[in-house]
Amino acid sequence: VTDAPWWRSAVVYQVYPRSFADSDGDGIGDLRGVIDRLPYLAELGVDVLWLSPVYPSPQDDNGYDISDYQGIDPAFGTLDELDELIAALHARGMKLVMDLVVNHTSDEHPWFVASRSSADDPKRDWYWWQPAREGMTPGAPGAEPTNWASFFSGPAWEFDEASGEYFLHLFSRKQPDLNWENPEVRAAVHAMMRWWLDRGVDGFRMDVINLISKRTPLADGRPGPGGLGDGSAEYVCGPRIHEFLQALHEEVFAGRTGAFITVGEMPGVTVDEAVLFTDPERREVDMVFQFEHVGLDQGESKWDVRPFDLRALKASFGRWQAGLAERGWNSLYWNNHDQPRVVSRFGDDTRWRVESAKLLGTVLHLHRGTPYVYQGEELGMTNAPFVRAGDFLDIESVNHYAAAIALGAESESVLAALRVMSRDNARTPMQWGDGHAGGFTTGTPWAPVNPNHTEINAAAAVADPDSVFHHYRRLIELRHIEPVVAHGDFTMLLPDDPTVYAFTRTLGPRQLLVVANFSGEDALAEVQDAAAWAGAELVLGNWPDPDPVEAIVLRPWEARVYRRG
Ligand code: ISL
Repeated sequence: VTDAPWWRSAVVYQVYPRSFADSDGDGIGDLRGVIDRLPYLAELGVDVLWLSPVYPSPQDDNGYDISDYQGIDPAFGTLDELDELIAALHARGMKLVMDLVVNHTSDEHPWFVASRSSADDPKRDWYWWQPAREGMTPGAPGAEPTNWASFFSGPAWEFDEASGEYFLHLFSRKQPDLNWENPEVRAAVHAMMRWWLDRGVDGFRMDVINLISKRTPLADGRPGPGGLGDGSAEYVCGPRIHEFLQALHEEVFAGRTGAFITVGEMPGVTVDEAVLFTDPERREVDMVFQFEHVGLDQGESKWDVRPFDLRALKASFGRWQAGLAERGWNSLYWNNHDQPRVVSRFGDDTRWRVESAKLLGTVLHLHRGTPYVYQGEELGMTNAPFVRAGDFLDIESVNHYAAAIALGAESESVLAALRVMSRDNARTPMQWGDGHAGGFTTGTPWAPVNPNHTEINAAAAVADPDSVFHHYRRLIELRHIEPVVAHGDFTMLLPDDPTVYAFTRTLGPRQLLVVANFSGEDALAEVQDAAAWAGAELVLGNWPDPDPVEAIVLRPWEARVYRRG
């Protein structure tokens, strides 16, 4: 325990800067807004701030399309302000994690501008350029080099008239994929990362980092709707991914002293792969974001919305906890800027909003792994009341709506899925107060503020000792002071119970028992050796005056944490 890495007992807070706090009234959040709100984050008690991209960007995908890796977009501020943020965080004993988006750049990045300029430009090979499919007219429908669909609808290839070739973009056509096969690309990324570490940042959250190694030659994927295919088998955890990450670690971190943290965002990663990525001896990344639990209420695509089944969630988390018990490490998250709000998704965002938000926080934070809190989650912020197609702003939602309608889908059914799953739900402005624009801006916010800010806001939550905010604060504090939270073993209980989530954590004689009722009805937690817990101390709960531990009758959305030993 004493020589365990520091980030095992840390909690990370994600700021999506565009929607966090606007200091200058232009309706877009900015770095000054983040600096001004550090006392709030310090009160919550988080250790690390992960900042979604603030680099210069055409903002086609809200900054995940970067046109300069070593600057700050004027909409967010200046490099001086970023330095000021680093200093202010360090002065409080907190750390800064930057978002590293290097599977792709913006099409307006000078590297791509050069690459596109001619087929014999020295940077041509920095991206994936390919001729039309054999025997087909370049630019004709279906002539793309492979059948891959983009994550943001339509083909993953864009035809370039000037050179008669296509470039690859797994995301939007303004996000061309870098060719990591080219050693110059790898060296340029390493140099850029060193430049940020030299500036004082403490680590990186690596965007879709398990997609950087493509299997060559690029080949068609399994055929899917609209004549497009699923190319994921060709690029998810591709053949050179471990080699690339080991080299990156060696070139960027080796020989540096400092307390760093790296997390790889990895759609489609399996438990077995995650063990390899996070085994400290392999020197790749400290932890990964996996996607299994956020796919449980989705079918073939994220727009195919399925009912949420608690048993499936427990089975999934249980497998990840067991798989990373000996080697490697978990990241724990419900929310980020890509996911609908968890209280609307797995909780009850009406009658039991406060209770269920606290329950969800409790269950997540007491697993083994490093928890991530996404801005507003600590307030129990909910999904937004979007109605019409025009209410959706995110490129993924906008493109999906257009593509689905073009394929003959009925508008109302497409909208029903968007309301539940759209990333816009996570991106409405942070609710600071009950006044104009929820205190996010003095101007007109770039995205609508949820009308429930009159009730759900930081000012009210900080003032109320029973709020979701203070419950999160206590969870974070518990991790800091109670070693079993960070270091204990995990044992899942009652895997087949449809409403009760129960588990223990064990470190030597010290044990925690967590029981949580994922329903609006009373539920009996039939923990086998309940008697053995008689006299255990209740360290945290979300209902007043619970029963003695021998008969655990949980009230609606009740969660309890007992400690003994
Ligand atoms: O949001 C998703 C669900 O469809 C994912 O496909 C998402 O695009 C994927 O998790 C990758 O996310 C990351 O890279 C994207 C960016 O749009 C996301 O915001 C980012 O988190 C491309 O850079």
